[in-house]
Amino acid sequence: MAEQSQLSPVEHIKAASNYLRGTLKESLEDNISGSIAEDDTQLSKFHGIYQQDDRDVREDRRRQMLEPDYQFMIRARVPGGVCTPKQWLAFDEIARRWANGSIRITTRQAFQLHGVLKHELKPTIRAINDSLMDTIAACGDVNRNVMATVLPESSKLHRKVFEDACAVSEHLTPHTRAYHEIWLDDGDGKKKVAGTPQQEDVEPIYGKVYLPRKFKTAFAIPPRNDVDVYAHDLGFVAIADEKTGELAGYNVTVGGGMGATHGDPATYPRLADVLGLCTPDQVTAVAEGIVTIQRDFGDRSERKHARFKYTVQDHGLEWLHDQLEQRLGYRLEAAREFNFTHTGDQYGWQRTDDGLWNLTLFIENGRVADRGVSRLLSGMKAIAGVHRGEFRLTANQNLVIAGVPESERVAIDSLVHKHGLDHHAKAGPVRLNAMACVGFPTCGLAMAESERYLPDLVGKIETMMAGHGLAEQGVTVRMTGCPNGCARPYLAEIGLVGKGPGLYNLHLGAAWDGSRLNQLYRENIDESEILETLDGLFARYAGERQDQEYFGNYLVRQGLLDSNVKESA
Ligand code: SRM
Ligand code: SF4
Repeated sequence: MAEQSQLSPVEHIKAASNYLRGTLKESLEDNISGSIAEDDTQLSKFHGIYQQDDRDVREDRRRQMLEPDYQFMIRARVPGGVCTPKQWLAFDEIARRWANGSIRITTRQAFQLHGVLKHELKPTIRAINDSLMDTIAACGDVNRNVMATVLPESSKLHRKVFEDACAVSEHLTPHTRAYHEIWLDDGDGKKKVAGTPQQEDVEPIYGKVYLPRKFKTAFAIPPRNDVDVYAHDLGFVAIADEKTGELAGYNVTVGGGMGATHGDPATYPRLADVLGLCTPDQVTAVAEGIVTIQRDFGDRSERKHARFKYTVQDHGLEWLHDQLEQRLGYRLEAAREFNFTHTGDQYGWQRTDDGLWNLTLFIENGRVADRGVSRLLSGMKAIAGVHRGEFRLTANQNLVIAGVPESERVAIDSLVHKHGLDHHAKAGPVRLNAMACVGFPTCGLAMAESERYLPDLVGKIETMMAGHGLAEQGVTVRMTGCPNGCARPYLAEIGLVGKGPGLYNLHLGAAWDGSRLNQLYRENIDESEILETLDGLFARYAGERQDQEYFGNYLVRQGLLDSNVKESA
């Protein structure tokens, strides 16, 4: 463990924060600047709030000697991605009133709002709280939104796994009352009982300084790997009983992660390892055990080396087994066989085992807005006004309208058509499997365009593939504006990672089922070089692929990725 003097600056900020309070209250009361104090920008993350500025106008404002156009991104946790139509309507209203008129479905099944001004943070958080959702632990060095496979075809198994995901989410949520004090003006938090003295905060799992870094958990239900379970610090892969289809247990996966830094080989994306099997009733104890191991052994001196994937890589699986056994009092059983067939979502209507229907809609890059002829925000508002089931946000930024009775399908369909929400029926297979992170103009770390550019590039890739007779072939394309990996680009058959304005690293060859990382193939290339490179590879693929062979698998089988990375001239 790091000595006091070696701790990273963020560790000192956490330690001095009095359980995440810092000077956030004072920052909010300061009317001179649209920003908050620097240390508070670290602490606000734990409350689900990021300070940003509009990067499209940053340079102009700098020239005019104005402070950056400060605004805030708010992320709300949606465990398992499940929310009610009432909650959707609340977010719709919040997005129109205080944010930039759009709801962003994230790659972790959560909601994001962009463009909220400092003086409107409190009413926004209060409105989110009124909708029975919260933003605490949506970001920060804690366990984040817990993901779960949306599973539109089986409501029974989904319900059970979803409940376990919610239990883990609840168990790992920080206990500090700072959230209620700062945002809801509730001094004693929700647990107030008349006459009880002010209690000391206690964080039984995290302690005063929380985790060394963010921590992410996902539940997957084979054969779907829509949550990209191998990208997670901690994963639970549901094992169903062969005869009954009931949940028998979970294979526990550990040490996955995507983030890397260009040119720094000490940082890298890593696939999770399968550690062993636990029973459903052991899930929260196992989650707590793993989280406390990371709390105690994660690197608190170097934040780039602080994710759990490095703890696992440095200490090994046997050590982890022993550590977990010490904390649980039992050892995990041997993992069971399972098989993933795909990542991504399956679109359209699917009948579930309880006789209801689910409709999976394609939401390009998760952005729900009324822009030009596209009226997604209004369309979803209309559907939420009549739908009586639930919505499920997917890990691929899409949306499931779940639990529709047969008698109500026609009404939902007509609203979907009326508002142009039927992209899933019209878009090509590359677009339907593509994902981009937010990138410009809000993300402070973006080096290249992402969400605003990928739709255009996908059109060009689809045209090119059609020219090779590959119009019906699905390929996963994922783009991020920097190497942090928010759209999990290293698990895409074609991954594009921003390097600078208009320039990307091209990664190729991940597996369609999310079980193999791709490899860096070309560095720092622009659109024309991206298309030229892919054109050559698609030409070969069209001629040489085996029956139903995926693009990534083909590239690996042919050894086409083994050559050295070529840098652009
Ligand atoms: Fe992310 C930082 C957006 C999923 C790895 N991510 C950010 C920030 C907050 C930028 C910042 O720190 O200032 C981005 C805000 C952009 C904006 O304007 O909204 C941002 N990340 C997102 C979202 C919204 C992308 C999206 O298009 O949906 C996703 C929100 C998920 C959620 O609801 O919680 C999002 N981020 C991910 C994922 C995917 C996942 O978790 O499955 C990853 C890769 C997996 C992983 O964590 O290893 C990811 N984000 C990062 C990292 C790199 C972490 C690392 O280990 O190095 C950063 C930077 C950091 O933490 O320092 C980052
Ligand atoms: Fe921002 Fe980079 Fe994440 Fe994209 S991958 S949202 S550019 S941090």
